[in-house]
Amino acid sequence: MADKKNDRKKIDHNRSADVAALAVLEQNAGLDEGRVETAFDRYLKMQPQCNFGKTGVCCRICLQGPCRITRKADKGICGAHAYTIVARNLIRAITSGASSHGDHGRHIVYTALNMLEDKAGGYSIEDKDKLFRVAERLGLDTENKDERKVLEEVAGLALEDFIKASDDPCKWLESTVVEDRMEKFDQCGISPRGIHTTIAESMAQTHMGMDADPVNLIFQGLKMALCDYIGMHIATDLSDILFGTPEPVTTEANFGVMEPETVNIALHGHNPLLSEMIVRAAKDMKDEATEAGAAGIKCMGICCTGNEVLMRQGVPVLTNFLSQELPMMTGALDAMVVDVQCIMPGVKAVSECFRTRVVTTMSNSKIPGSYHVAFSEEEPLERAKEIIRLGIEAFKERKGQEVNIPQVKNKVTAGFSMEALEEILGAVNPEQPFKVITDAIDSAQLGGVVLFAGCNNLRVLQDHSHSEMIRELARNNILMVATGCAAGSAAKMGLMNDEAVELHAGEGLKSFIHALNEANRDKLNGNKLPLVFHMGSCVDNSRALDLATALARQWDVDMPKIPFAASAPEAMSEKAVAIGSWWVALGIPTHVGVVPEVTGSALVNGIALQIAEDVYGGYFIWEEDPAEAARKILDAVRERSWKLNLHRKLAEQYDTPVSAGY
Ligand code: BF8
Ligand code: SF4
Repeated sequence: MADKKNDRKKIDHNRSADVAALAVLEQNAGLDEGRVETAFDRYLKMQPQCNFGKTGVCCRICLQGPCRITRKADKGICGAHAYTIVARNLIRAITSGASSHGDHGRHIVYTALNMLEDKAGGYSIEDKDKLFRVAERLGLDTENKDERKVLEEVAGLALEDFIKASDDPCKWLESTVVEDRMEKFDQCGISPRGIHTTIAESMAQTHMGMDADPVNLIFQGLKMALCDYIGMHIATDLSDILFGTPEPVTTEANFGVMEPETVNIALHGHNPLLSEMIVRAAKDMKDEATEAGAAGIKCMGICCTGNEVLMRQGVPVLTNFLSQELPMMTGALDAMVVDVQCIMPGVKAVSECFRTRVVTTMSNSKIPGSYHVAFSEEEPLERAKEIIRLGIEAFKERKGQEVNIPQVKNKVTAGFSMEALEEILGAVNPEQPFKVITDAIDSAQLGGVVLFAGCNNLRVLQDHSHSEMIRELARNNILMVATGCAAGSAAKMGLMNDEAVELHAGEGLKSFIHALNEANRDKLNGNKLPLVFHMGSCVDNSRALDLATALARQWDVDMPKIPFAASAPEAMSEKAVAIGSWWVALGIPTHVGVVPEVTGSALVNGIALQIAEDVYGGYFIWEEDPAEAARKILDAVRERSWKLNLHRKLAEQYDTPVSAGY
């Protein structure tokens, strides 16, 4: 009995499948003195968590609350039913997620505009071709216009998608999704007027005494989710224009990327505006580091800022969301520079034990007691240098002292923007690159395509669901792409390189990837293709949607017909809720490995799991067990492959187009 208790305690304290994270946790647990508290401990202290919150039936929208739905009280004080409360809470989560991505995208648009007015030193148009491609996609006339003029017009349209007066469709939606989807959005009244407008609508619609109709509320939630998509697509496009479109690049991932003798700087958060500058500044400041006795400066990434600089600069991956506090506990991290989103305030307390300089940089995301170097668009490089100097100062203090870095790192090949994929596939079929994938699915060489996205969440074992599901889908010949912390997980766990293809891919997937390697032998910057293709940060889920759209266009069908699924095995943030919701509205089955806070209303839960499919073709799958989840995803894509094949054969036989609508 006692053993069982201890076992459970051990498992609970070590809620990770990442051996590097476990090594740090175990070492910490073994300390009699100086034990550091992390999220892994706080999760235990938080148990049991409140069931009203977990199922979404707690309402705190007005000051009469909180109202909780129980057997005794089946309505809130105002008479709101569980379905209203659950739906309102859900819509507010989507709104927060969309606001975060919108904020990120708008910040980059402002920087682009400031750059045009010479008020953003150090930034430039890095990818002119992408700028012109985006402009043409948006329907702008680019003839006889220079790049500055084109950028001004593109940025102008982006601002309109935030807040425009007309009810014309948002440009970033209309120009990136298949036509049938736009029709569907119009029919259902969920084509948004603009990101900011919709945020205001959603907050007003969920105010006390406003909308009580769960279906109406959920439609508004999906409209909000489409704004999340628009905001992130703007962020991706503008980031590529300012910092370059990713190309295949190989580096390493996990704690072993830290070196005892270098100034180790972690870049954490989401927005590439500062991190790109820090990477540049680090190259310039090698001498200062050498003078301090260091072998150099090493930048490395956490979360989505990490993904941004990995994709464009080949910066190594340090870790993903859940283990963000742990690199400091090796004693080898000199500075952690954070910008916005997914930064645990807990990093500050941990840093105090290890001299790490935690540096906040954004006016809307500070942590009491940490260093703050205000990001400046006018002098970003200067600020970046100021931050690196803090890291050098910390290095001087720890020089010569023992550090304890788990020697765990894995090779990762990343950098798969749509443009990079198009080129790789184009080596096989230059006329119709994406036909290489659709042909492979039609011939059953591949079973379908799955996106892994989203976070870590202490409610499940860190990285366990990601890796189990990736291995299972690989065995079943699923072509996989990944973003966000799901991509970070694959990178850390050694699933994002060519060796993983040999170890885990089924015969069809293996031969597919081998053929692409062969066709690209002299390209790929000397890299070989990985088992899972890293498409970037969470805002780059836009790239994954572009891939799905390219496949739908290639098959000439609407999205609900394509054998494509999305999965967030360890979803955590409100942004993940927004992303999952737009995948569903776009017609894609979407697995979530942590049951969201909607089960308190059978009606709302039923809409997510079933009714959504009748309307949009996409639907949610809640499944915490990774083996079961992989099976359900396989069933979903296989059913679609089978149907698509059948429809195609019938269309050929009767000489009609493959039915496009759902
Ligand atoms: O935007 S995957 S934990 S870091 S929310 Fe956050 Fe989730 Fe990571 Fe990136 Ni996305
Ligand atoms: Fe309670 Fe209604 Fe107020 Fe919500 S809005 S807290 S259910 S009275």
